[in-house]
Amino acid sequence: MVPREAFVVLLEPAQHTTYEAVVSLTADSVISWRSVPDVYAPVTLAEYAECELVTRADPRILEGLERRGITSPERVLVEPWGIGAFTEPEETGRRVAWTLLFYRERSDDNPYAKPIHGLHAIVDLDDMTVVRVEDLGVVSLPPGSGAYAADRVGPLRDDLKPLEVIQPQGPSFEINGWEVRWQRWRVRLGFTAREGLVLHTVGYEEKGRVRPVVWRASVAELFIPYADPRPFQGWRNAFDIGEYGIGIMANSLELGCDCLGEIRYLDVDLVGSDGEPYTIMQAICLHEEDFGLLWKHFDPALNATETRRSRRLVISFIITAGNYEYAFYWYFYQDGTIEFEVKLTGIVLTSALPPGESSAFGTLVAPQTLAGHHQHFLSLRLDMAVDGLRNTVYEVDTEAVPPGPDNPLGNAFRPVKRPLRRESDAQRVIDPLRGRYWLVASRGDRNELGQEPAYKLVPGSNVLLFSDPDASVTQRAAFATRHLWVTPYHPDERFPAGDYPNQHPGGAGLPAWTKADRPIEDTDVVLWYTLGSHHITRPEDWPVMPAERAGFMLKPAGFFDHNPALDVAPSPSEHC
Ligand SMILES: [Cu+2]
Repeated sequence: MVPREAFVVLLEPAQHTTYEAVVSLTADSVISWRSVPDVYAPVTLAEYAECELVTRADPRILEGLERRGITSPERVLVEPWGIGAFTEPEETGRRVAWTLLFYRERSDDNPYAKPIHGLHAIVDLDDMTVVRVEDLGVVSLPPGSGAYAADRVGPLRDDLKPLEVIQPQGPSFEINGWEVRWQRWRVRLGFTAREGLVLHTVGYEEKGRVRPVVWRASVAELFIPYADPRPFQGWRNAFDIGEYGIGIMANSLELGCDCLGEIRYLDVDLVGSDGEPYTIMQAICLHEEDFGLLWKHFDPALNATETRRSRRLVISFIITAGNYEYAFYWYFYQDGTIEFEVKLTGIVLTSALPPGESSAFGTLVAPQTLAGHHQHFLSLRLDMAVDGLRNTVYEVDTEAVPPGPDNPLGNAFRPVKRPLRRESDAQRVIDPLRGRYWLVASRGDRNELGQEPAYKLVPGSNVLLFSDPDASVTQRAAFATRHLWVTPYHPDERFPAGDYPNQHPGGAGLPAWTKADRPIEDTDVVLWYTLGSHHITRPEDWPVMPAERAGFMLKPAGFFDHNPALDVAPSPSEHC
């Protein structure tokens, strides 16, 4: 039997202490137990709810609400946010959050349509008391409702004909426990409270054996900095994974229409703030999608066309993080490509402006309603295993050859491949104008053409941080100052902003580990890819935002000898 162990973070609020334990689930015993000094555990879901209650009940908050004409505090939405390094000296050592307040005039209104300006509670989460209340003065509530439900938005369009996805013989994938097989792909799924969906032992079966590609892949941090420098607005930034955990924010997809076709779901088990287990039903969705053209050629001499349609396997989960939704998708393709995509939707974060005012740091999306500009940075931790655990990472740029005897016509260009030998070499940014990508290669068996089997990380659209290098927010999210970091595998190195980003002053995680400048050649490498989505807000993002997409791909480059999708059969339809 495989020994099963669980890593547990425990919080004892009365002692202001965080503990870490490892529990053997097979031996029913505690393997290790220690207190972790000088850290602030993440905010739990129960604390999130309790914080709302104590804030709503605080007399200073009630007075502040009354000054704003709000007499029904139960209609006030309280959002606790991580306070970062912005605590007062007397709050040192206390686990605190600060709050944003929003108001629902009608019970079914969108609360983000009425941001309550300038009234903030700083709450001690361990003692669950309001430490102080800040009131910057009254700005009248914006007039809109921000409603978006079908029964609130007026006549709905009725001109769409039905579109049905029918798979009469069921889907082409098999699920055996947590192992998924689809076409030649093999992957094991996992789910953690902190990261949500995790991919394990991703491999591709060829000639009767499974060739490993990725050992473990997850989203290891999700960081959102905001642009507005005004008092308290400048505090707005979130580490959704390190400060809260996105697994616990996962939606149950049983009620939605998030996937289409023959769907299979997996339930996930988590542990609540009270230590009791609970289940999120249908948290992970698996389905197949037709993805248009896979490959095609028409040979006019033969008057013959060979066309193959592309099918992809989609493994996804969706979270609600306060106002925002993030939908995370891993796509597996028949040509050996793996793609990661995040769709960002939900409701943009708002603040109130006095009538007639505007701001450079956001867009008016409704009268007096400012949707602040911001960015979203995901850190993908990719523990690679391309044809084994010993891999070397190369940066590949394309360079023009200077005109001369070797380039008489001036047309020449070529890829230039450079190994990243140490951690200090491997802190890189994208360079789309050089066609930059990163190759993860095995120096073991070569392909039939004598080339090193490799997968390349192909960036999509991306962006870097705009916050100042010395800013607290940059220090805390230093991982987001680079698009690619490569580290040698170490079991303790899981989270790019450190294990406990909540209230951390910065410098933990990738910047700390890579100071050792370890060699990364021909070893078990971990790639950390920072995926940035830049959000200059639009009126069209309101009152609920059409999904915005960002992602990257892992594509075989010398992993195969030829197009691995050559053997995909033509579509049986006579129309194709
Ligand atoms: Cu956004």
